[in-house]
Amino acid sequence: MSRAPFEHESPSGDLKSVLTLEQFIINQREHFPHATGAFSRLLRDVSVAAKIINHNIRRAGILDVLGETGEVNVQDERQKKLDEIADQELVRALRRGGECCLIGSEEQPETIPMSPDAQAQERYAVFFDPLDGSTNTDVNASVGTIFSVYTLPEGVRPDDALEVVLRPGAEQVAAGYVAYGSSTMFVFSTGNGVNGFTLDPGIGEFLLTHPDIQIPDQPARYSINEADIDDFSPELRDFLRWLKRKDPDTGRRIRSRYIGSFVSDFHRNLLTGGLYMYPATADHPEGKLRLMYEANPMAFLVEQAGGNATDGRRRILDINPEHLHQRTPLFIGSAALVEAADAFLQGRKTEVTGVQ
Ligand code: AHM
Ligand code: MG
Repeated sequence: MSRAPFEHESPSGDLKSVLTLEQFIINQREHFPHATGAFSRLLRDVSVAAKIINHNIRRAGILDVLGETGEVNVQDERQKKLDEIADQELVRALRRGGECCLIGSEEQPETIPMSPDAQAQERYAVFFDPLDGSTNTDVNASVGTIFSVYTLPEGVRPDDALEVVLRPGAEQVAAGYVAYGSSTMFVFSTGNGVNGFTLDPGIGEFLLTHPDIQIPDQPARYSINEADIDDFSPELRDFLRWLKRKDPDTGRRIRSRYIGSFVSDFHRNLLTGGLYMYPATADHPEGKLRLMYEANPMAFLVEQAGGNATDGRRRILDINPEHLHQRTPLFIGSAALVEAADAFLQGRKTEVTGVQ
């Protein structure tokens, strides 16, 4: 039975009917084939961890949580204190909830099987980047958390070989992110559209503010770290020149925005239309972003919102993962722009409308 929205008082005193994340998840169970009480609890656990991470980020200058831990993670990156806190909170929430049998985190070298009881009852595997863009935390710029949910296929055990446990992104049953920006948003999909919830700090609830998000077709912005331009292929440089060009026929003028926090760049492009790119570079010959907990969940979301995600050749969601921390080049955003990027990269640029 659907839960009724509750009345929420706006600052102007008007009462607005809004759905909390929890009410929304309960209502969605009617439309979602994988939905069980356990799945609802799993999403609730992630949202509780997100609130705790948010609480730490919001008081970061006051608490001693800025700077580095002194450790280097499995990616050879210096771990920030907030990376560690975010990782611990997510692992703790998922372990306490007991709904998943396997966890994989950017901050942990190996996947973590959960307790034997959970293995017997629940088949969820959750992969996450606990704090994406964490170099931004010391300068008060926005960051995020990304998560991806699978059910392990029948016959697969959490302690089986990774080649068996890790599945292509097309098999995700849910994915989402939390953007800790000027407000905090929880955006997710269970394969039935994309919905966004804004945290009301006064009542500590995520409220549905962005129902059924669709990525605009008219791209407004592109996002890439152009400091690496000397490393880009001639085809990619050609594509960037095309992107920058004004189109007098359509009035198209695409601007550039790059925060250096994938969640924030992706979130802006999802709402306003655009393209995020992280290609292969000299420092990152396989690309920088990780398939299992960055590219796959965002590809799932963008497709649900009417967009596209590729590595320049292949659909991201079709890639067969080989290891937990596998990287991939990534072109993600408005469908027409991703298709144009692929066409340039594959030497088919004459197929792109507006190319002279
Ligand atoms: P992280 O998960 O260790 O924070 O790394 C991923 C981040 C993305 O959020 C961001 O888009 C990218 O790295 C920025 O990298 P660069 O500084 O090379 O542009
Ligand atoms: Mg990241």
